[in-house]
Amino acid sequence: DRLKQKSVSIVQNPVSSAAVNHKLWPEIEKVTMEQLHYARLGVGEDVGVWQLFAEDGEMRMYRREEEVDGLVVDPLKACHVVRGVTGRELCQIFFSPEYRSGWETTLEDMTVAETISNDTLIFMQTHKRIWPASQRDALFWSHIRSVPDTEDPDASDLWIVCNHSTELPQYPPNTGKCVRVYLTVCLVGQTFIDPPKDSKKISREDISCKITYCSVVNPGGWAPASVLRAVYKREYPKFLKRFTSYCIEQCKDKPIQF
Ligand code: 18C
Repeated sequence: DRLKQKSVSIVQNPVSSAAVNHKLWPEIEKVTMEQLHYARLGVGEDVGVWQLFAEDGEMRMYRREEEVDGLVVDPLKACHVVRGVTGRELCQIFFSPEYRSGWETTLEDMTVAETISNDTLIFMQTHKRIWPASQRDALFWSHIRSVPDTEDPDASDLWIVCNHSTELPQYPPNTGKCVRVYLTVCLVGQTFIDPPKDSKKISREDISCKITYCSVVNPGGWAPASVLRAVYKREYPKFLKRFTSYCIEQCKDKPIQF
């Protein structure tokens, strides 16, 4: 009977996160799966039209000009291929607080506001101020998980980190000098081994990771559209280049984590 129960729960609930009993769980599950779906759509298959605004080696960054209540909220989608690291390693570095200040160039301060479980945290961050706008802060849950690739069951699992704004009574918005931004961000990574090899013989030279990064940030309050779009154009490529080179550097002398 115990065996039967176990297999039933595996079939019905493949997610093993310890966060499943948290009140935010239904939202975390829904937003993460939506973001995964959205990230996996090619820029050609997606609704709306993406415009390429930055290119560097294999990195491509696309945006769509969008406004909500007069505020620029341009969605961004970026694709890149990173050699020598796995999707799991990239996602772990993107998720874990201990690495954040090593790659996040817009950061002024970061605190873990709540530990929901080892794969789900709530972060409170303040970001650098851009003149003439007010300084911004962000409060968001962050969730990391691996998902089997349903489109190609022989391929390696996908790894995803999803960040999405939330609320906490201890951190009310817009009370101090900061304006709260609202964000939905995801990073998806998939590892490829080329040429295919016995897992014990794989070296970092044989691996590459295809990544997709999607972001929508609502600035939360007035910010001049021209300044904002200029910041966007400068900061997103800077972030992705810095983040990926940081990951390569962090992983190079460590055993590969698949
Ligand atoms: O995804 C990224 N980082 C994650 C971990 O930190 C997480 C955080 C996202 C933060 C979103 C942006 C917060 C506001 C930033 C203010 C601008 C600071 C620029 C400082 C320059 C010196 O998901 C990587 C995030 C990469 C961010 C690139 C910049 C995005 C700009 C978006 C504009 C938002 C409003 C700006 C306010 C007014 C500007 C005139």
